[in-house]
Amino acid sequence: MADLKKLHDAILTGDQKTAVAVTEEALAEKTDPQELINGAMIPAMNEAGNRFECEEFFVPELLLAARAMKGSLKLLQPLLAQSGAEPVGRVVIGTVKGDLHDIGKNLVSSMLEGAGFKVVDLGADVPADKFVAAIESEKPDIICMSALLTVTMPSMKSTIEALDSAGVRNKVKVLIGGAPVTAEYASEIGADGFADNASSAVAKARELVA
Ligand code: B1M
Repeated sequence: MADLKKLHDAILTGDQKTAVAVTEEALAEKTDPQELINGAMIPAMNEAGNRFECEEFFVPELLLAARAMKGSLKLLQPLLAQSGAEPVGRVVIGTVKGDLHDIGKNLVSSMLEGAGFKVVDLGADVPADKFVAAIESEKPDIICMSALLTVTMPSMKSTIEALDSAGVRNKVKVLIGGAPVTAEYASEIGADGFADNASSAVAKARELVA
């Protein structure tokens, strides 16, 4: 039986070695990766965020927690991305300019791959012109943007404006998400869809290519 509490605490305290070891044990026991992600890993990152807000944690603690989370996620990603089928659609994904948070974006990317999408990941801190260029080079059906900071949400708006100015907005659907992002914000900036977690991002992406 996977020790979710041990995994949660290892991520929270930035103990990557233990986080990886518990994840390996859980996978050997055939635990569902989603149980680890939703039952331990995301709650641990949320708790790290709460502690940061109360000034019990500072940036170094967040970095350690993120490193431990990434160590575990690396083991889960191939399982999330398993799909032998023909691509159901093409996606270009990135965290918007000014924003370095990439864990949620990576999770969305892996889940989309697992659902049969071909995903091109532009990384984090992606400027608008890079999204624009990727439309020509990758011919995606959907542009996916992630933002974790309220101050970087406007980069989503300016990216959509850049797609407009480059005359490529009508070639793609735009899906946005990330903790501070809302459905209202998505409609305000003219995105085609919003999702508040990785599973709903997959459902929304399917809808957008249907
Ligand atoms: Co930062 N950080 N951080 N941080 N950090 C937050 C986001 C914060 C909420 C913490 C807090 O104060 N409670 C706060 C933002 C406040 C705000 O703007 N509202 C914050 C801050 C302030 C900062 C800095 C400014 C701190 C500083 O330097 N003073 C700084 C900014 C740096 C920058 O980006 N320019 C900063 C830095 C960092 C680290 C680098 C140390 C590290 C990131 C490491 C990394 O990602 N490689 C970090 C971390 C780890 C966090 C928290 C603790 C955890 C984020 C995370 O990975 N969550 C975070 C607090 C929190 O989230 N509770 C926090 C787990 C992940 C699976 O969830 O990313 O939400 P999430 O993704 C979810 C959904 O949002 C959704 O699906 C995912 C899975 O369910 N989703 C999408 C995400 N993208 C989507 C796209 C979609 C659809 C759904 O469609 C395309």
